[in-house]
Amino acid sequence: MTEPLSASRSPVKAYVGLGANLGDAATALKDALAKLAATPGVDGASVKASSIYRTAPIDSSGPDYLNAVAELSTTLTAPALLKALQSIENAAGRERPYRNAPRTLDLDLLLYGDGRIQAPPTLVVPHPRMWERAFVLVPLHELAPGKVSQATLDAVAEQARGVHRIGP
Ligand code: A4P
Ligand code: MG
Repeated sequence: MTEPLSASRSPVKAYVGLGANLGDAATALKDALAKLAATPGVDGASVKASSIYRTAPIDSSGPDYLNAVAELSTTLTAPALLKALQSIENAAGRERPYRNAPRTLDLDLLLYGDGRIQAPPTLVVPHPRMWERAFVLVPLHELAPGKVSQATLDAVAEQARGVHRIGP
């Protein structure tokens, strides 16, 4: 028997990357964190966020981004969690005129426990570009130092010069 999308047996610790560079980005990130905590299947009390960072756009255009990373515990499967992230993005007015376009809110599933998921283009976990992006690695390292090796951080040292912690 196949399991329903929303059910998984035991809670899994997942990491979500948050980014925005259009509109009131700080409010968008804070609202997204509140919505994540209120998502059925996510343990609201488990949600922890890194500081917010101002970051120079990488492979993208427009104003600087605000980025952060959140940790949460969830009984949702990875596809169901991705769906929940996309509905939070859509509620924030996310439009997708082209790849890497400036955005009101981007929520990426970075890590799902120790899961390795290869279902391109819909879902690939760990997020395929996260290991080369300081705007992900610096906040992830703040929140969960064990998830990012020093060598991985050193590899993005140049990019990390454009990543500035701006607040809690
Ligand atoms: N998808 C596959 N795997 C995943 C996953 N693990 N998490 C699919 C989330 N989505 C995943 O995403 C496109 C498709 O990827 C979705 O249909 C989903 O099923 P999208 O969010 O619609 O489009 P996107 O944001 O343009 O793509 P993506 O992959 O999120 O872009 P990137 O590579 O993450 O880059 N610079 C700074 N400073 N800060 C940023 O936040 N962000 C990007 C986006 C570029 N430059 C940036 C930043
Ligand atoms: Mg995305």
